[in-house]
Amino acid sequence: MKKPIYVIGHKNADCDSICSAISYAYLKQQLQIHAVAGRLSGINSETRFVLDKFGFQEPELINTAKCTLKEIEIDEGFIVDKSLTMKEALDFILQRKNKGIFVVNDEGKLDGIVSVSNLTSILTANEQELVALMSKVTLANIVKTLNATVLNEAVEFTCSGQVYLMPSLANNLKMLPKGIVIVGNNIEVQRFVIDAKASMIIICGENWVDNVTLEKAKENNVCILHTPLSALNCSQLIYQSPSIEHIMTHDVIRFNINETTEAVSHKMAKTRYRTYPVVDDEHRVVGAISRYHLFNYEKKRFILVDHNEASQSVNDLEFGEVIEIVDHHRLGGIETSNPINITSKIVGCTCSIIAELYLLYNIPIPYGIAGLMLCAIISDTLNLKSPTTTDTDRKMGKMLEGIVGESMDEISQQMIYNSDSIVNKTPLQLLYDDFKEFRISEYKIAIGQSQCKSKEEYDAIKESFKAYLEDTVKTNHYDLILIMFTDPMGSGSYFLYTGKKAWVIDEGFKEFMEDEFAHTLISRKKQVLPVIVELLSK
Ligand SMILES: [Mn+2]
Repeated sequence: MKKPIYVIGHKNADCDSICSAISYAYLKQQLQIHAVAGRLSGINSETRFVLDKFGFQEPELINTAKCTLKEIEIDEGFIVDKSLTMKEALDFILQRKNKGIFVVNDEGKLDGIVSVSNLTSILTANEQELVALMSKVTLANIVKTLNATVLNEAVEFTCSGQVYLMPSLANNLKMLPKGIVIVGNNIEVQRFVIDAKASMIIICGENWVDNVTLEKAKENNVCILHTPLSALNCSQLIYQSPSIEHIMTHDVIRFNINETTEAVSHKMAKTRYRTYPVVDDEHRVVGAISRYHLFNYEKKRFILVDHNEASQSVNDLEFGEVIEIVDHHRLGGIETSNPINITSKIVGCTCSIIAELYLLYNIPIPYGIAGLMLCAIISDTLNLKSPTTTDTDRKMGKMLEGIVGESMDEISQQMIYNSDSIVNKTPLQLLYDDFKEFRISEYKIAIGQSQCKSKEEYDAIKESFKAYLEDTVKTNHYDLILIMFTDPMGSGSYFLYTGKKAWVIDEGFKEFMEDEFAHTLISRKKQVLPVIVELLSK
């Protein structure tokens, strides 16, 4: 199945980012595009209220644009039990044109790997190695490999590992005991071998053994097999009877299904096997990977909504592919390898653009989606009071109100009532409530925004939070952090800020300031950021 396209808002998502992701993914789905809404972080209480009110789950959390092995196509991992004979393993590999098979233990965990080279090692093995290997062989495995019939089964079969082909009567008797002896239908030779106390006689071709010989074999506990194979064929195949446990490689480089393709490429570059097992956290084999898979996988694709700057977007964005942007912010310099669609408009809310796109494509807007988009407009434009508000926002707001059947004023009151008081938030939550980072010239600055319903609330958090901001500036090397605590009714914002470039705020907004409250300043994007950009670029 083709991977979905993720529709994502910015980090530290506000209501618009989450609602835009969900409603734009829905629009794409109606246009037969496999899109899925994603989020990059937790969601704030206002957004939680909105999702609950209109019956939506929070979108899928996306931590990185890199792909894990789980997200790319890999091969099936062929797993076998270690009791398999070498012949069975070789047939298995050749039939599937496979490079290697993975051997698992009784619990299904990876025990080792068997490759063609493991299996063909017997071709170059010396006598001593072959004897050592054959001394571990079982009767059942020989029977299976030679397609043999047991004419006399010995009690507790064991052997020395020596294999003899068609010995003559002149053979030294000392060599035969405990050996496996391949013979023809010559009764004299058969009996001679039994007398010599071999472990096994394998009669090839025509089955000819008389009762006297069988009785003799029983008395001497010598196993007698008959195989339809020729003596020559038999002597070749018998070395493929031992179990693969005796020739498998135990020390295997394995990859976890949750590792990224980057990490795996890096490790693979240092080794040169053809195929590697992929395991889950319990070391159970879930697939097989080779270099081919790492050169040919499809990157994760993203549609960015409500942002367009890499610093605000998903981690490792350079490893993914941005295919579209729908936004209402300044352009912050994302580079793409292919042409992309960008819908960027000067409006108060991304959802106003998305609502227009529903009209453009003539896709009916369901009640829940209309609710999400309406709430996003209320949130981003402070119920149409923000100076960023445009006619488009007002028009789309009106249309969505009609579908939802509740007024913006009513919903706005509910949203304010249900958003957390800043007093109840930890400094970390407060900082990242709606936090955006910007690169302006060589400066790294950040502007956060939170709703603050009263001066009492602001006074309650001011001292401790200012200290927290000062720490953050130092540890994260910001030149300036400004947090705007904005009145949800739209009268202005308390400005709390610190950093080497704090003078920019002092100078840029002095005519609005009264007792740390910036009258009428409620839009980061339209009223605050441009002033900072201008002063820092001088
Ligand atoms: Mn927005």
